[in-house]
Amino acid sequence: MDKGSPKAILLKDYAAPAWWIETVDLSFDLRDGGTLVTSRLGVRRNLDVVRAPLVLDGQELELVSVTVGDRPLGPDDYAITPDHLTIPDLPGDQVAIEIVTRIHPEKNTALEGLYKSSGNYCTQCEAEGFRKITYFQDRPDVMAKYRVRVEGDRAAYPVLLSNGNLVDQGDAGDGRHWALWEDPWPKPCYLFALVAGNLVHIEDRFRTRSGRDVTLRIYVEPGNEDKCAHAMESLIKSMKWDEDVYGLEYDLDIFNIVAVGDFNMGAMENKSLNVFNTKYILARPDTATDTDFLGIEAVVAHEYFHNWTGNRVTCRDWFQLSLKEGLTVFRDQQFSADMNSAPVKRIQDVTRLRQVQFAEDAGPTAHPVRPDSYIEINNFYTPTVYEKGAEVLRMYHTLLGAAGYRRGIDLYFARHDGQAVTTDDFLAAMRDANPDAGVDWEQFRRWYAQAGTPGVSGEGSYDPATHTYRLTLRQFLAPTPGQPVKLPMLIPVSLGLVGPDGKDQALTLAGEDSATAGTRVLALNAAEQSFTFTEVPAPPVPSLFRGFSAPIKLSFDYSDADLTFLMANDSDPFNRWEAGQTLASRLLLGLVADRAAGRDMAVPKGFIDAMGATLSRASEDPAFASLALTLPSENYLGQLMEVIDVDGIHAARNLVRAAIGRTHRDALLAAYRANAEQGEFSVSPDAIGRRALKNAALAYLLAADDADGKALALAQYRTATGMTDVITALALIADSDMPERADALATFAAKWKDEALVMDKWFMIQATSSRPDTLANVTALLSHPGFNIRNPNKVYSLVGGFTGNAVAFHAADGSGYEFLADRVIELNKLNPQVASRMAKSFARWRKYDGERQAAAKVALERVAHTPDLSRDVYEIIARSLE
Ligand code: 0A1
Ligand code: ZN
Repeated sequence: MDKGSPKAILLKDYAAPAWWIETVDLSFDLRDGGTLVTSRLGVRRNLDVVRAPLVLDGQELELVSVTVGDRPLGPDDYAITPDHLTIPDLPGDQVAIEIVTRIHPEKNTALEGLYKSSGNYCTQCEAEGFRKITYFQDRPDVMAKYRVRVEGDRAAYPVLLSNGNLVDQGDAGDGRHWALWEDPWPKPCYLFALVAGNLVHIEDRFRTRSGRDVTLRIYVEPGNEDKCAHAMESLIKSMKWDEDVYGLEYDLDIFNIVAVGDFNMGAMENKSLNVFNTKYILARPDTATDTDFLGIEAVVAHEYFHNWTGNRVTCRDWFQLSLKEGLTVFRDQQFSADMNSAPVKRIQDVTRLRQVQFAEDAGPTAHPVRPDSYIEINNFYTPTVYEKGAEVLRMYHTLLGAAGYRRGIDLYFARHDGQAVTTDDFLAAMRDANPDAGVDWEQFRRWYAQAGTPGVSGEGSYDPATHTYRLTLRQFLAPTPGQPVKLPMLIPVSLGLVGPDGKDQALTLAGEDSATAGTRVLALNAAEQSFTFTEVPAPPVPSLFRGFSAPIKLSFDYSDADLTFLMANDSDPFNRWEAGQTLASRLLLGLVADRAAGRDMAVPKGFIDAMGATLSRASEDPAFASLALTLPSENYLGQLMEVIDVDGIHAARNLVRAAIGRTHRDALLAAYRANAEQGEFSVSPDAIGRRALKNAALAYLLAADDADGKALALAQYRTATGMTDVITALALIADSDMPERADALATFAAKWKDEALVMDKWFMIQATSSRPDTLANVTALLSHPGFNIRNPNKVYSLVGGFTGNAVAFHAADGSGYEFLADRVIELNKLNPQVASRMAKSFARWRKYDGERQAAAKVALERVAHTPDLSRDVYEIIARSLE
């Protein structure tokens, strides 16, 4: 790592290309032992910039020939390096270039560019994979129209797909055939896709609101046709929703999805040919959990929504990634909220944001939503760019209201359809469409530029003589790597004032006419600010950041009684949940401190009673209750500590869980029975909610080591037909000392050994077990026949599951860190993207005690000194060690 460290790319260095590529004619001759790619480019000089050579990106390519116009070039006519092909003198302003290269998809383990998965060819070009297919200006601001001819063996690859419309096909002799595809919409090369394989499909249709009939197909490996229905339904719902809510309609006659088993990420929005990880397509009630079903709905929608937010309007450069990702995540969150329970969805999204994005923002890899430098762009497909980016979009929506937000979106498309633009362009459209909104846009822009999670603190005071309530709020943003000084942000505070009767009071600010009761949005835009409400009849408890109106960390001086009151009375369901979480965090951290000081940990009765009250109301909204009954995660609690006490958090949380399980045993058993499966399987929000509550109750019973609970878990494992129930029961059994443990794990593996996605769950529950033998089990599982280090899903389940297991991964002896270093070094050679994602688990090592820090440092340095470290891993490790 010392020699020739890779160079950072900077946003401030952006320059438009010297040449545009307007048309691309590609021809693929797919053959084992080498695929020939012929690329004919229609190139035009960019008259706005100074004359310069044509520099094409290319990696791991074997150049066969280059022809400019009619003239074949000799080796002296161009310059070639491991990363570029430069053609110094192009004749005229408009030139035709033909480049022939040979590539080896069959040897591609990085799963970037053209590669093979289960014998089928597929591509992944975002962000910079196209340069592994042919020489090209691999940057998103170069948009071209594509024609693609794919030729391959007919028996091995009966299906030949690319973007756009199939315009011709035929026999190529010698047992081979070909297909010609044409995409009428100009696109950046990262949206190019090709698939060739032995696949089957299911088909449906959608008629757009203007009357276009669209053929919808989902292609999978033979045998999986019966697991595609939910994905197809989700696609149709997405198409309809985007018309209804955003006024956006699909723009071609065909929309194809292909599911492949080897895929680094969740899915990819290639124009009209989305390629998916099987995890986000395949689902049958007996193979997929409720979380899987919801994940499929969300990811299918996400990729479909990209057709407008990403494809029709794309990013000028990769620093703008959140332009498409933040917006599209926000859109898929809105969609899922509309299809299911909005409060439940919001709680889940915020839980995830806190778990992964707040953690990122607090560590060495913190970066702004719009980063200003990177070494490897693949490292920036992060929770900050995606999930925090979505929060920024939500804040536009909160500040402008639904109608103002929609006006901004409409103007954005009116201005930029067909262009490659920036987050500043997006902000300008929102601003210009809402001239009277009274938003300080320069201040709002800081959400894109400043990294870190703002903290908001405050207090309130009530004056009974004047019936006024004065609320004071302060904001604070800590320095992050490369950003020592921060400026105040524009923070939307959605709030209510809850009166002693539990009802929202009027929200009249001093100097205003009397307002109505409910929720209103204030702008916190200074380091400290006070708001005085008049005509407040009785002392209120403020309900702040309703619906989590900004991605901040709140510390308000609530008493335990205030929180218990909000838990029971707040009209905002998110804040009812939030109050319970705040109370639980407070209590748990108190117990951790007791334990560290050598005091007994005593669980306060008040909290156990409050959980009992939640349980007694559970039947009103089982899904919400299951979330309200769930304690903050160990990971989240760790974020609240100066030095993370892994074992203390684990012990305190388990103690409280056991106390809840013991104290409310009868109510938990009753909740279990009342919500046990009835009738036909369904993934309706109601059915999912009831399963969630039932399984939460079961988990509490096992936490209390309850004999009836154990018997129920076994019975559920043996008799349940839906995967949610089966895997929840098995996870509880696998995490216990029950004598049936080994047998249960074995019967599951025997039954599902041929279902890769189900086996992923089996690896995951063992990797996340808090048993002391987990590392030994995980190490042994690396040699299990169902495990394969080349398959990203397997790595994410077993290695990723393990690194998320705080007690095991952060074992004081450093064994977990050593294990991870070994895996990162092994993966570095095979698949740098996956290696780097795993390496990110090291990032927060400085938050642990001295002994653990020392062990983590040894492991990090061992990775750092690995020969041939990829840029992906280098960037993460270097930042972690800074
Ligand atoms: N744009 C896709 C995610 C994606 C990103 C990179 C990939 O390879 C490095 C693959 C997929 C999405 O947001 O769904
Ligand atoms: Zn996306």
